[in-house]
Formats: sequence, C-alpha cells, structure tokens
Amino acid sequence: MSNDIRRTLGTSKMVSQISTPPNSINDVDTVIVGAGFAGMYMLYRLRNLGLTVQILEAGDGVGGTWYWNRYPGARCDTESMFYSYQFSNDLQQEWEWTERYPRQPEILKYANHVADRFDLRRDIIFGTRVISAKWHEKKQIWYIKTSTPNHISAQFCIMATGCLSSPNIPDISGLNEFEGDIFHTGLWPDQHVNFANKSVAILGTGSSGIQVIPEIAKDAKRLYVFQRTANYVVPAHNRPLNSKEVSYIKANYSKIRAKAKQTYSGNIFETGGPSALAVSNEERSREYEERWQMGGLCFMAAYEDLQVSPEANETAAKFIRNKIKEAVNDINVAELLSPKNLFGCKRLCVASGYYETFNRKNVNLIDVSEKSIDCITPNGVSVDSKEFKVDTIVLATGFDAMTGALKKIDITGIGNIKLKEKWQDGPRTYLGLTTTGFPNFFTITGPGSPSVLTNMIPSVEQHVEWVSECVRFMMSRGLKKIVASSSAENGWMEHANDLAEKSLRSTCLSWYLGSNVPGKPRIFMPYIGGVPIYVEKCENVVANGYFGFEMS
Ligand code: NA7
Repeated sequence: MSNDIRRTLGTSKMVSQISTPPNSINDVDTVIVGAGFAGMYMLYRLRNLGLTVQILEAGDGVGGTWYWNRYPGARCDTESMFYSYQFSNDLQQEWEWTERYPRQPEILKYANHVADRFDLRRDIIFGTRVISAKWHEKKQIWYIKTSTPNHISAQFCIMATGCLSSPNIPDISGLNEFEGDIFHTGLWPDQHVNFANKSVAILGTGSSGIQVIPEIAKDAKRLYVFQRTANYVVPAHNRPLNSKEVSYIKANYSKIRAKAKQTYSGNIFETGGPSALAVSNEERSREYEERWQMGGLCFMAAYEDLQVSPEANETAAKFIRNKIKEAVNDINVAELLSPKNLFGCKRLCVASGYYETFNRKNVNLIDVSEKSIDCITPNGVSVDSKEFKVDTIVLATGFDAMTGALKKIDITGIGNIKLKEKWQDGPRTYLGLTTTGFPNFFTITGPGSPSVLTNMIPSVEQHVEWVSECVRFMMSRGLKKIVASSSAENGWMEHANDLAEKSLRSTCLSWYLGSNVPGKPRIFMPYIGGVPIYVEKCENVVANGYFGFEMS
C-alpha cells in the first residue's frame, strides 16, 4: 500500500503517528509479535513459566483484528459466549456479554479487560512494528528490529500476527488520485465517519462488505455496491442475550466447551446427518429451514457431505438462492445477488438485513464480475466506461490472508534463508506451528493449522498451550533449540494437501487459497481435517517425544 493511500485511508493508527516508546529494550527470553488474543494469552502462559517476555504491537492498543476492524456493523460471526477465552474460569464467569454475536466495540472492551485483569500491559510495547527477525545460529538467538530505535533479542520468537491482518488494497489504477475519502474496512479510523448526504462506493461483498453495507445504506444519500462475486449470506438473527441462557451456559461452560472441541469446527453445532442426499426433499428443506431460522454458521454443519459432494452442495445453494428471491423485490437484482459458485467454498457470510438492503431506493448493485472496474477517477468509479460519481470509497476488499503479515516482516532463519523465499510457492509448515529452517520460531494459528475454519479463540488457546508446554519441556531438560525436520514438514504438507484436495473448498477462488491477491501462489492454506483430528496429531507429536522436531 502506498503512503498516499495510507494517508488517504485516514486511520489515526499509522506507525508514523505513534509516539516512540522511551526506553531501549535489550534481551528477553521470548519476543511475541502482536497483542491480539493469541499474543496476550501467549504472554500470560510464558510469564507463568517464569520467562521474560516482550510483546511488540504495531497498534496503540490490544485486540489485534478487533482493534483495526472498526467499521460500522463489524461483528463476530461466532457466538459471544464461545468467542472468548476458557483458560480462566473466573474470567469467563465474570465477563458479561450482551448480545448473541458480539459487536467489535464489545470484543475490544473484552480484550482490554483481559489485558488489565492479568496485568499484561507492562510487557507490551505499543506503536512498534516489527521490521525484521533474524536467527543468529552461533548465539542461538533471534534479533528483532523494529520501526523504532529499540531492538530486541530473544531465545524464542513467536508470531501472533493474526490470519486476517494484512489488508488487501486492490491494484486499481487511479486509486491514489481519487479526491474524496478512501477507507479500508480493516484499517478503519477510530473517529466516527459521516456518510450522511454522501454518495458512497463500496468494493467487496465478503464478510466485511455484507456487514458494512446495511449500515452505510442507512446514512448515505446513495450507495453503489460493486460486486465481483456474489456470496452466500445467512441471517445472524442477532439478539440480546437473556440472563437465563447466560446462567445456563456459565453453569455448564466446561461441559459445553469440551463438547465443542469434539466437533469439526470447534463450535457447538450439531450436524443434521451424514448426507443431504440420503433424506427426502421435505426432510432436507425442514433441516435447512430450521438452521436458517436459528441463524449463523450452523448452516454449514447441516450435512457432512456439503463440502464433498457437488450434488449435496447444490441442495444448500438452491435453498439460499430461493431465500434471496424471497427477500429481494427486483428479480434482476435478486439474480445478480444469487451466488453461482459452490455453497461454503468461500467463507459463508453471516449478516442482518443484507439482502433486504438492496430493496432500498438509495442502493444500487453494480455487477463487476465480467467487466471489472476500469479505474478510479478523481470523482468516482468507472466501469465499462461509465463513471459512478462518489464522495467516498470504502474498500471491503479483504486481506492477504494467513501469510501476508508474516511475509511483510523480513524473517531470516538458518543459513540466511528468508521466510519469504522459502514460501514463494506457498507456505510450508509443520502442524501450522513451525517451519523448517527457523529454530525457536512459532506461528500461532499459522498456515497449515485449522485456524480460520474453526472458532478462532479456542484454536488460539490450543496453539498457545502447545507452544508453552513445548517451551516448558525444553526448559526442564536444559534444551536451547527446537526446529522442525524437513521430513516432518514434508509429511505434514502432503497430509494437509491430500485432505484439501478431497474437499470442494479447495476448488473455487477464495482467500483460503490465496487467489484474492494477484500473484499469490494458490495453495489451500488452513488445515481442513477439523479440530479433533488436528488436536490429536499435535498431542501425538508430544507423546512421541516431539516427533518430527530436532532439539538440542
Ligand atoms: P473477503 O472475504 O476476501 O472479501 C473481499 C471482497 O472484495 C470480495 O467480495 C472480493 O471479490 C472483493 N474484491 C477484492 N478485490 C476486488 C476488486 N479489485 N474489485 C472488486 N471487488 C474486489 O474479505 P472480508 O474482509 O470481507 O472478509 C475476510 C474474512 O474476515 C472473512 O472471511 C471472515 O473470516 C472475517 P471476489 O470474491 O474476490 O471476487
């Protein structure tokens, strides 16, 4: 992203504007990059082992994804009572969520509460972006350079940089010359953005787009939605939580959480059965209707073969296309909004009133699936030589997912090997946690782990606990260095790729595959085997004396 656009995006959280911390930092046991949910819990665990830990965080607050994604309507698509830490029962008992799905400000408040409650801030340096990390083989230490004069060295380097934290700014000519305001949903300023009496263009109809569109539509004079690919959107049916259900969940937290860990996505969804094709049309429609009325991502779990059989998949796709026809008044608009690709292949979106928004007189849907945007003019967006004049452009164009934040840092391992170069044909990891050639280096929810296909916070906890147990093991035996072997990494990649090939999810263009970023190698990045199998594999590695790792 050019500095011009950075400035135009108007975020007040850019590194250059953040004050430099006063003290120089030197040597610690562990450096953690990122103070989101992964970084904070990692700090907590390692501090409890007696290690000195330093988190380096580019923003000026905790929260990671939820710090940067402040756009109107930003909300988690996992239910709040389960999108939260479980490592501390006191914490989960005392915190009060207010809605079924938490809004961004509430999640950020929770993140801040955790930071205060566990006294984490004293080991976090804000406003500091990591520029490079270099392994020094002789000294067996990582050297970390930052955007400030302060540098740091550490035995362990842990990347808690998030899966969706490197915004994807589309390479459309003229973007820099646009005379109005440009915002990216993933770099939203913390001041109120006023859309009243404004004409607004929004690019992108993924999870962020479908959340922000209904909100901007309420205020804007005119909203043009530029849609390249129509997405499947299920209703959230968000509502305030009632005290009875909260008390029930709190009284049964450990039981419910344990059950969730036995499901594919680490969520509490029950499956409707093995195959959508094994039941009658009536029964299937009833199942889909119940899930539609329930709201949320449980729709994905309706039948186990939805991501395996194209015929089964089509039954779910058809059901949602019919719902779109019912919701949208204009038949041509309904047709444009109806996804043509496989159901659930791109991430299923969860929203409130998304399709109905296109019944508003001030909202226009512009199809850019075949004729893409020509350019951004100083006054608007040009498609097929027609200019749509706007005051503001909102880029809901997603992220360079899973690898973007890691590749932005110049990371050098054994023998001066660069992570960027090692991963030039796609990320290669062992368990999504480590990568050969980079000792004492861990990625929390890295590529090759289930991460984004699951409830993120329990997945973060599982990774953090695995890493801290590994560090404890090393300390107890006086070991200084751990690195994944090439054969273990090759085996893991083969296994992960084999599984991905069996799933329909790897067959369409999506950020899971890296296809949203021009030139990015196409490899299905998250581990698709599901939570129980993945956790078992991680535990087996430990039970077999850290099988696949070389320790010295
Ligand atoms: P997504 O899901 O990657 O969506 C980005 C959207 O932007 C998607 O509709 C893209 O179309 C569209 N896009 C990207 N570049 C362009 C250009 N050049 N022209 C037009 N449209 C474009 O990102 P989100 O932020 O919505 O969600 C990311 C994840 O965050 C989400 O899955 C949840 O896990 C939370 P495309 O589909 O590529 O044709």
